[in-house]
Amino acid sequence: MASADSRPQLSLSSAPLSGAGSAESEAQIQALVAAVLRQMLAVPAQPSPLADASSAPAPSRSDDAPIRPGRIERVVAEVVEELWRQAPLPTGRPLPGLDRLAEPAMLPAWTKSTPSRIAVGRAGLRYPTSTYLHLRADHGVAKEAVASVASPEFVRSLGAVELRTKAADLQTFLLEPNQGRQLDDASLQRLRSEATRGADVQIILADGLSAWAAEHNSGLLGALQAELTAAGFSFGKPIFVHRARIAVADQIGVELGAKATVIGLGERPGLGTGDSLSLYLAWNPKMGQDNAEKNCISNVRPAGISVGAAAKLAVQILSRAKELGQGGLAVAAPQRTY
Ligand code: B12
Repeated sequence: MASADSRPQLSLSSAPLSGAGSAESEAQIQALVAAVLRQMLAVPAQPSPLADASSAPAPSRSDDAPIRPGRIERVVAEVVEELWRQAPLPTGRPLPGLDRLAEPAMLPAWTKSTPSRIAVGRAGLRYPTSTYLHLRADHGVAKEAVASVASPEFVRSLGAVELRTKAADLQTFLLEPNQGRQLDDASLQRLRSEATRGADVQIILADGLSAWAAEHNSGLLGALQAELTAAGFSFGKPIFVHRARIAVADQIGVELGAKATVIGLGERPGLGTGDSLSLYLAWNPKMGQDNAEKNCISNVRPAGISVGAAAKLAVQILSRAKELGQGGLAVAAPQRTY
């Protein structure tokens, strides 16, 4: 959405009026309206069959000139129609503009490369019906994903220590994120008695904002364990946390004295991405650790980054963090050679 500050500023001074009633003043009114509307619609100035502010004869100013409302309306209607032809949508948002593509041959590759709704065309001012219906369906998927719950079979299949946060129900989890950042008392006891202490990397899986995503990408655990083993990292017994936010990994990492944590959990679903998981990595975990000291691998799902590729990348990041003694920006920053 355009902010108030970025809205086009209207300037009425570019096409002042001269005497009313003449063909010249008619052209000048058209020029004025066109100039104003063009600014409102953010249409670049271009040659038009209608009189244009730049091509209008140099006007002589006459502030007393009467302008009848009916006439203005007719001129506005004509100008709007012309501008409508030039740039159909009266908003600041870019249009698909399929007829104006610089690289039309690339279009099939672009549309195939993303599930995002690009180059879908339009029906009048609206999406085509099929696009609108898909939007509604994808929105439904996103809502279902947020409300999904990890099944007991899935959690059992991980062989994980099963923990819960202080968020007692979904509403609390959604409305009070901090409750999802701390283990409840029973889980804290369980962590202390059942989990592995002092591993290089503690793997945590969780529902986050889509338990469905965690289940859908269940190959992640095995892929991570294989990559960690290959790189010589030890890892503890996996942990699964219900109603978890990312920062619960800090509490777990600190409690267990792990050198690093990797938490894989459902990310906030966009439209059509309810199955998308993120990995958040923390080297040297501490309570309240800033995101700048962590790393994130997002968009892990069949249509995005595969679990195998994500596991490889995660272990590369951890290896680099080990070398540097810190994660986050230090790892992500490109090597400067100047
Ligand atoms: C919500 C969100 C935010 C919110 C977080 C608010 C909140 N308290 O939840 C805000 C707007 C603050 C945000 C900020 C940033 N974000 Co953000 N964010 C997201 C988003 C849309 C969802 C994250 C999510 O679902 N997390 C899961 C839930 C369960 O986590 P949570 O515990 O509730 O909330 C934590 C995370 O959201 C985390 N987080 C959010 N963004 C980032 C980015 C990084 C690098 C890290 C380590 C953590 C992190 O911070 C929250 C508090 O602990 C993702 C895209 C996606 N769909 O995944 C991008 C995403 C994670 N963000 C991203 C980025 C780049 C950033 C910024 C660095 C942008 C910037 N240049 O400032 C900043 C980081 C600010 C900071 N130092 O904390 C990228 C990360 C890319 C990468 N691979 O590293 C993503 C993947 C978007 C993208 N596709 O580019 N973000």
